[in-house]
Amino acid sequence: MKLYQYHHCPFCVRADMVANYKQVEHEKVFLANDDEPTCFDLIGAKMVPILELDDGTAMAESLDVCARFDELGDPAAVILDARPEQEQAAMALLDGVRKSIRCLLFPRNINLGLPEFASQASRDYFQNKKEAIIEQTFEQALADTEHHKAMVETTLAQLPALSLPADHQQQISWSDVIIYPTLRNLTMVKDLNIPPAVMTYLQQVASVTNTHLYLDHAI
Ligand SMILES: N[C@@H](CCC(=O)N[C@@H](CS)C(=O)NCC(=O)O)C(=O)O
Repeated sequence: MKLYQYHHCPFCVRADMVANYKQVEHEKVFLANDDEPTCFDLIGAKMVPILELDDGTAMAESLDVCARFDELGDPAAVILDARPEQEQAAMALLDGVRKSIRCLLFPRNINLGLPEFASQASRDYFQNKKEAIIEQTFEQALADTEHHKAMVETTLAQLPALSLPADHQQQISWSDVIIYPTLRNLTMVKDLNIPPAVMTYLQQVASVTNTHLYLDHAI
């Protein structure tokens, strides 16, 4: 089976982390960001992640894909129940600085050497779409980096304590599937002050899900 995705896409990371953690054999396909036909052919919409099953059928929606991987994968790799209080508190805080997160991440996404942005056309496609969402140019967003970093850092400092895989026999929970991808993308931002407890969380979840942080090439 094939998992179509973008490296920078937090919804794709949900699917990717569950597939890896559950040891589901699959091929990872990194689509060009401006490749609309492949998505439309598979699911009738321009959206990833997409899981194409061996029978040729395809499915969308990251949490549905995760649930399918959970069924198909190693039963010994248990995903623990969600931790609603922790998850809701964390996601509400991050949602409160959504604009700053977007202004930090969107202009960086295209400059990290990721496979979905190999061509100039794919970078232009993304930039056009995302500048409309943040209602400013990437240049403007980057010029305000210090402001956006301060907003996000204040929020990161307020996050509730996040349960660690090390405290649960190296198991992840369904709340990690929601929380981790958003926090993971913040490692794209050079010198963003990520509290040590949050960094420990990121490193542990990255390790048990065989996913990658951006710390060594943050910009
Ligand atoms: N509800 C969907 C959302 C997926 C989604 O929004 N994916 C973004 C990428 S991060 C997308 O494909 N956007 C269209 C585009 O990039 O053109 C899910 O959970 O899978």
